[in-house]
Amino acid sequence: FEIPTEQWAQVIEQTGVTTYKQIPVRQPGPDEVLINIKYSGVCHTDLHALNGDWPLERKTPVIGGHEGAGVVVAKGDYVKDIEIGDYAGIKWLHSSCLACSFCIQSLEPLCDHAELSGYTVDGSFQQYAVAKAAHVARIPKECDLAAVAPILCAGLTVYKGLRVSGVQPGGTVAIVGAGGGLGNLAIQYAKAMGMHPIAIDGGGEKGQACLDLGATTYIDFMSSSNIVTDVKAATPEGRGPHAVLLLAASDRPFQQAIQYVRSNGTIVCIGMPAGGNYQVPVFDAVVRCISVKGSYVGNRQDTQEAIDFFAQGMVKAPFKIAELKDLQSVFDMMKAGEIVGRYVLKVSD
Ligand code: 8ID
Ligand code: ZN
Ligand code: ZN
Repeated sequence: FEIPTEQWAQVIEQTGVTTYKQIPVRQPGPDEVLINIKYSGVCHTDLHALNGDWPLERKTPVIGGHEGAGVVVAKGDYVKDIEIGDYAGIKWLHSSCLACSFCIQSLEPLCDHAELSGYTVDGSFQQYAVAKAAHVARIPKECDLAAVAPILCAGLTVYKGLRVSGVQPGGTVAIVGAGGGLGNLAIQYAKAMGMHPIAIDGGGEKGQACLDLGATTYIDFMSSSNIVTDVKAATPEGRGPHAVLLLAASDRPFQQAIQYVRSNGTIVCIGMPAGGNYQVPVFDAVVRCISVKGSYVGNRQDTQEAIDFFAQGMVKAPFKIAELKDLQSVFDMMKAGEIVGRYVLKVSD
């Protein structure tokens, strides 16, 4: 097997435009691996990156993508625990310093020197991606690379979000944006973790998908006349869910979540809408003992646990496959809110 010198990639050269073109293949440094990307999921974060939605500087030009699953084809001299031919995954956290007080406590997403795949470094919308060996996901050989790709961001993020929600087995969690990429997987992880998921999203097709995945109830935000009443009615004693996972790329549902979350419950903010703002009524937060927290991807251990649930067959969400060259049309569908679950790009044969 010979590594080519040229490859196909999707490159953001200016905000809002991604260009399918040939570029050189890079060689890995001493602590890096070169991964032949077979499949890469398309996360809404890639769309935020394309559009420059966030107050966070992005490199330009940049190759997007951070749900890349593939095969290791080259490695640097320092890399001892990954072999050529192993399956490996590119996730949002490309690297961190591994030495600061956050990294030492395995809070590496909080590292000041974290590099982000598809944002501050080139990501997985290319056939050969360089990655830091310390941070690549280890993917067991029995995994289907197309199906495991969305676990590398969507799966990992919702698994971690459910963990920090504090919901116990038997508890109820409302999943806002349940019909999207993160949401479909959140339903499955919630079930696998013994929680009862209530799905909230818009439209009949997303509703059917959520119920098929095991949601106890589907509430359609586009047709419900009172989401707060509907969510509460779907919970024991009408007291509301123990936690809410906010996965929508919109901040509108936050105000409702504050009203329907169960007293002593937790709102976990994960979706990052452009310019999003949340208003917390202090009185409610105090007398109803409501916690509001953010959750940002996960660490390397969370990654392996999320993959482990998948490898054991405990989480399974449908996905559609498109060609790498068709990324723009996937973004167009995403912008229109038309995607049920995830699109995964076929990057290499
Ligand atoms: O680490 C993190 N915090 C992290 C990791 C990965 C992704 C955060 N994210 C962020 C993304 O950047 C994005 O802002 O999570 C958000 C969701 O990502 P996604 O699941 O990849 O997006 P999607 O597939 O487009 O799904 C979003 C769903 O939200 C629904 C849409 O209909 C769609 O199905 N939605 C919207 I927009 N408004 C809604 C509302 N008012 C809503 N659902 C219910 N109520
Ligand atoms: Zn993502
Ligand atoms: Zn650090």
